[in-house]
Amino acid sequence: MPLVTTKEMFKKAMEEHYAIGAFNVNNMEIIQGIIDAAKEENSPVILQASSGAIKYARINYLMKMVQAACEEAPNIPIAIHLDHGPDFETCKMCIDAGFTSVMIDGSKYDFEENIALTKKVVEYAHERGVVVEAELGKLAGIEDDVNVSDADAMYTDPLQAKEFVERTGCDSLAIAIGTSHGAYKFKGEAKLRFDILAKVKELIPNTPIVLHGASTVIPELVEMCNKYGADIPGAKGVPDEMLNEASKKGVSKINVDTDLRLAMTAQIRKVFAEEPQAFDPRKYLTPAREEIKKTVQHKMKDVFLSSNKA
Ligand code: TD4
Ligand code: CA
Ligand code: ZN
Repeated sequence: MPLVTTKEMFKKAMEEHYAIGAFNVNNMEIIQGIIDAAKEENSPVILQASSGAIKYARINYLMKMVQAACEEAPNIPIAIHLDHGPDFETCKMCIDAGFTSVMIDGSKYDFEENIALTKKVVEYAHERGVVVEAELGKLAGIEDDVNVSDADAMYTDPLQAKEFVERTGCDSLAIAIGTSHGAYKFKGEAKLRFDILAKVKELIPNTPIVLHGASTVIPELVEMCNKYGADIPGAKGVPDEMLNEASKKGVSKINVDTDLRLAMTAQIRKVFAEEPQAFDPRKYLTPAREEIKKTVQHKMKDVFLSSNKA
């Protein structure tokens, strides 16, 4: 089927209490691994690219690969989404290029500026049948060259979230409840503010909620990377049980990038370490693509519960 927006996807996910995985992509093997998983699980899926990923892959290549994915998976709803759109111009570029969904990340601005910027993107997007994700609250960590320290991170205020959605007309909202981007999310125990999520869902029950920084930082993959020469000590993410709880309690979109990076790197490192004589890229990209597929399938089936919801 042609690319879809996330509107119908999220509606069904909210009614049936599961979440849809949004996986960051920047090359062919990652896209293929994710789509192979979605086909096998018969799950809807969101492919997303940050502005950095778009610069890397080049927008024309990216869109052609995503269109190929749709043709290869005719029964799977696939959306293509801009992740962390930094400004109006980047959102416009993606909308004009055929993206079905964009995020405008105004979380670095104050409340009123965030509202004004989001409204401007919503207006342009809605006129063209594209949906908009916005963000309120600040996640710790790094995203698109913006580095937010733990101290500056800020949980989303549920009352502000309600006002924000009403005034901007955004289609979905990313909230900060304790997750962060990257491989180092928690120093001690993992902790998410499910009380904030519950309050947000109570106040804006029909707005799909998005969880960023939601990789598990899968321990087996970190160990495998380290075993074959990586130096990623003390990495920690959001445990599967918490993501599963979030999926059942009204989070509709769960963003995953770090776990895919780890999956790909672990398998490539393994080949490099075990077969130093190998230099055909297919030799290491084939197991890398397979590990992406396996990782995504696990999330769809066991954690987000989106299998057989296509
Ligand atoms: O939005 N994301 C992915 C952000 C990646 C942006 O990185 P580049 O600018 O380098 O492309 C997430 O919320 C995923 O979070 P995760 O827990 O996987 O790190
Ligand atoms: Ca942000
Ligand atoms: Zn994010």
